[in-house]
Amino acid sequence: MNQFNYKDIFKNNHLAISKAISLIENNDKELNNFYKHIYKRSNNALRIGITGPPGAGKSTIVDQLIECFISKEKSIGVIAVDPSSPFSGGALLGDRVRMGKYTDNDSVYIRSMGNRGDLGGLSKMTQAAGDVLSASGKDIIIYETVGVGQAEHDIVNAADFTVVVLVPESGDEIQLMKAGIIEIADIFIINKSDRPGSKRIARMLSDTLHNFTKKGDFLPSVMNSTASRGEGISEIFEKILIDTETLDANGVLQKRRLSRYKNRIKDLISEKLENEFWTTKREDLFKNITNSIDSIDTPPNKVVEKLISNFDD
Ligand SMILES: Nc1nc2c(ncn2[C@@H]2O[C@H](COP(=O)(O)OP(=O)(O)OP(=O)(O)O)[C@@H](O)[C@H]2O)c(=O)[nH]1
Ligand SMILES: [Mg+2]
Repeated sequence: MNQFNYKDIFKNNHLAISKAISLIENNDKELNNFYKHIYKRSNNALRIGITGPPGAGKSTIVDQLIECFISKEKSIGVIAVDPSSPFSGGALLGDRVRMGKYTDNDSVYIRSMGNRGDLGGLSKMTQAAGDVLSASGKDIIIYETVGVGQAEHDIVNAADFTVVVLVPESGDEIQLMKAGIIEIADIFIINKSDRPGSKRIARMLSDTLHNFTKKGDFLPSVMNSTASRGEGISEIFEKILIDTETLDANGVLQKRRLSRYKNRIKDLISEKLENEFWTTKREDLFKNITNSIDSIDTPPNKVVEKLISNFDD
């Protein structure tokens, strides 16, 4: 790590990018030396989040979108996030294949990131990794993540624009996720449209979106694809370009970036305060009070007061 120089990131040196992301994953002290330089360039790239249930076809779609972006002479960084798999040191099995495909291509960088236990930490890491890719000059950053719950919200935190991939069988999921998922997507893709029911579910989703979207707000579109045959991809690509341009012109992307910046600051404050709060003395008192269920007679809020007040410096 000694030879690491953040200026190599600005030169789009993929080895330096990988090193920087490893430092992020390890929360290495050296981060402080270069992150301030990197951060200045962190808003140069457009960040697109792609999420959806396992096996919906996200990677198949992303692979083809990469080709579409290359054809427009755009450079791309992909961060494949698997919240359910442990921290992997860089590569999840399925992505090794794709990585090989672009080894000699300076315009495409692909990296996998796993989970170390807490989703908040993962969200923080993926955002910082996006900052590095942006600083390397990548035009587009794609976050691909498996998820049907909290993970989507973490992706939204990291992305400017969000694509949710569903399949014709996702009807029940849509019912379940209505409130949550509908708020986060800018485009819905019903992939595997070679299977029955895809038109019906697309209609159902469109109707729901019409009902949920406030007048004057951006109305997400619903598109069909059969990614394994490349069908529907160029339409999706064009739509992503048009919608991101519209949201950029309307100032929506800027608002999202600003709120992301604010959230990151607030998260760091919570993290810092909490770390400072849990001194050994407080840990010990906490352990004593919560030693066994039989001995518990104090309401939680009283314990909190005790922990806070007893140790004020
Ligand atoms: N029938 C059909 N199969 C598809 C289609 N698109 C992708 N597949 C297949 O579905 C399987 C899963 O595709 P992936 O692209 O790996 O899906 P994913 O959402 O990235 O999967 P995870 O990352 O594991 O959640 C693969 O075998 C694809 O070939 C499609 O439009 N129709
Ligand atoms: Mg995948």
